[in-house]
Amino acid sequence: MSVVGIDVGFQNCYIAVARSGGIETIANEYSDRCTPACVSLASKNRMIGNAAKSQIITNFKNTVHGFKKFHGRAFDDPFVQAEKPKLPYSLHKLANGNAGIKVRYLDEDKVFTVEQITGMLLNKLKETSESALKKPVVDCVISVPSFFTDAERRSVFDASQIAGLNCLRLINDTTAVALAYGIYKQDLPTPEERPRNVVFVDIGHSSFQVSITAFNKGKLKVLATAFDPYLGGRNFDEALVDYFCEEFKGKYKLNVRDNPRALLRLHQECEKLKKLMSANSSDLPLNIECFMNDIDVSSRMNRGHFEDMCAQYLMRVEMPLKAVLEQSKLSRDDIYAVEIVGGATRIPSIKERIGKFYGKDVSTTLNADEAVARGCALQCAILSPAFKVREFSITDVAPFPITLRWKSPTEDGLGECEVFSKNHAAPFSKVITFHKKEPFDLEAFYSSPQELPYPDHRIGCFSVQNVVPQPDGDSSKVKVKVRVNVHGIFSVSSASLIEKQKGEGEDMQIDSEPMVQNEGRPEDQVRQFLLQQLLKLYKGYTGEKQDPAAGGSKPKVKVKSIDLPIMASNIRQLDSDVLNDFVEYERQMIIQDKLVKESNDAKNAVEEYVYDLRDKLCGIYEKYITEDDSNRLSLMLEDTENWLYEDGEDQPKQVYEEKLDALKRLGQPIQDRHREHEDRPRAFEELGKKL
Ligand code: ATP
Ligand code: K
Ligand code: MG
Repeated sequence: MSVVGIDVGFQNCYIAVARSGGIETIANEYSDRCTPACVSLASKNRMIGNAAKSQIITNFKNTVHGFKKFHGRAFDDPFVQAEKPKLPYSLHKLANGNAGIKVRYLDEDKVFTVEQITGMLLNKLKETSESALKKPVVDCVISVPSFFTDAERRSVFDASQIAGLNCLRLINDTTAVALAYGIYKQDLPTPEERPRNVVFVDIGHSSFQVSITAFNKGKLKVLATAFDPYLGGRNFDEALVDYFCEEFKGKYKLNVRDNPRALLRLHQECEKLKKLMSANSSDLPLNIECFMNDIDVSSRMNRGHFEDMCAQYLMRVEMPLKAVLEQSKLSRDDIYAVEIVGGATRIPSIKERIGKFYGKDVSTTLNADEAVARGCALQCAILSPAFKVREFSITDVAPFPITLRWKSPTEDGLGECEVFSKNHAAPFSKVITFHKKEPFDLEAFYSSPQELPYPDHRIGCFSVQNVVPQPDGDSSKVKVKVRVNVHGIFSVSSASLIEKQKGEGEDMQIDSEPMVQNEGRPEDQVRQFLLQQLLKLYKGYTGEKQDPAAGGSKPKVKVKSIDLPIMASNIRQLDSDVLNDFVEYERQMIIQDKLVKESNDAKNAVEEYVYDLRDKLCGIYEKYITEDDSNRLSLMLEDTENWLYEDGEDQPKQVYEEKLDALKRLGQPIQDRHREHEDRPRAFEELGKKL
């Protein structure tokens, strides 16, 4: 079983794995621990990560980046529509209304879903972790922004399945960071003591998240989260881009916005400049050679001017910080530390504002880039039976309240009830009791659309089927279990019809039970279930009063319960047959990439051999071949070289292997003669020693 944590960022992805020595962030084949969230489609193959990033400018129409926030979004979604004109690649409306990504791949127009694109990226990250761990990787934990709604989470989860991963948990970024912070802390307060409250701020390329988490020995509990889903490092890049576009229009008469390549280059340069300004407050140059129409451009910028330009964004830093504090009902004095992660927290004025708001210096104890991935790997280690790690319990929150509305075809009794309040503990499940004579529908939705960073507040519809009246014609008691699961996804997970019991009045009641956290481990669920049964028995014996909301403690009567099927509709996730097609297609693309890579490697081997042999023919091999033979061979090498640039440019692996063999048949004897001659004196020497 693999223990892998994956931080899929808007811009940067990181992987951490558990090895015998502990949790380690690992590097990819470019010795880079950061893998860009970038996928480039080409006429023969795909490039993913660093290789794709180098295609951003050369193959801009088919190089996809900045797609993380298209998960679960419709093409007509206002956010998608606002992003569309800024993208170098095209979006396309899919049959189901979602935003698809249109590219040329294998010389055909092709539309990929965002699940497929993220699936490609995840597959790359999977391969990277496989080569580090030297074994297949399946189980993993993946991070998502804490503000992701059901549709977005389900979409990321689908992507993990396309990549052949078994995602044990989609964990919120700031919760992963909290785990990475807390699990090794030796000095946390005991469970009886007042908890240690820590603020975690993660500002990445696209968004801003903050949480307040309470720590005691062996556990963390998220108290509240807040966010600005649209504030991140990229806003600051864009401010610089806007500024220089304007300046170059006047200064060089260039319309940068009309030239996608130039615009992309300017973006890259502005990001570099932004990072430089974090370390340097003096005037800094911006120079781009051959920028557009053969014109070199240059300008200057300094931190003070940059901050003025970004005032509108800097102003927004305080809002989530304030919101999270208010929700947690803590005062500034209750905060033990403010830990910051994410690339954009390196901007000095952002860092300053965070510290100033909480009235203390911010801490940078955690690795700003790797903390999320490390937290994911730690969560995976906790969930994995194969890995021993300190016991640590994690309680997260459901950031948006969820309401259930029920209706049945003929019965009245239309009603609704908020089943999860804002910042309700999660994962969590509840049992709701209905009295019904016929099947009914439960519609789930987020109850406060105004605070939802997603345009549609509907979650889905769950039809409870096969409900019938009792033999005497009375309503049946139907118990429905609703939950926010370990991924932060809502569902009506089961329903059962209970044989009639006398003396019950209300139409609906809610039983609460904290859900098992470790959904990945069925044995834990069994243990938890047995514990709960024992507890109920115990309460029955002692006559202890149960929470009035928890169903009352009437004398137990033996009841029969019949499981009822639930039909979910309007759930925003891929249909299983579509998902299977995507899994299969991803597999084919992997094979195609492998073929191209093998053929490239074989081609490179021919090229290398040609250059090497040619060098040596005029050098160390000169004495071991006749002039005639040498001329003939040189000619053949030249032919091969030309062939490589023409007909031999793109051939299957086998053709290159045959070419190489043909060359080696001529080259090898020369090499042998040379080696023999070199070895001869040594052999004599050794013979001499022996004699
Ligand atoms: P998200 O969390 O929004 O999905 P991400 O995880 O990919 O995005 P990070 O890797 O945390 O984002 O941060 C990337 C951002 O941080 C980029 O905008 C980058 O330019 C910015 N950044 C990195 N280093 C610095 C620096 N020294 N100064 C200013 N900004 C920086
Ligand atoms: K990241
Ligand atoms: Mg991030």
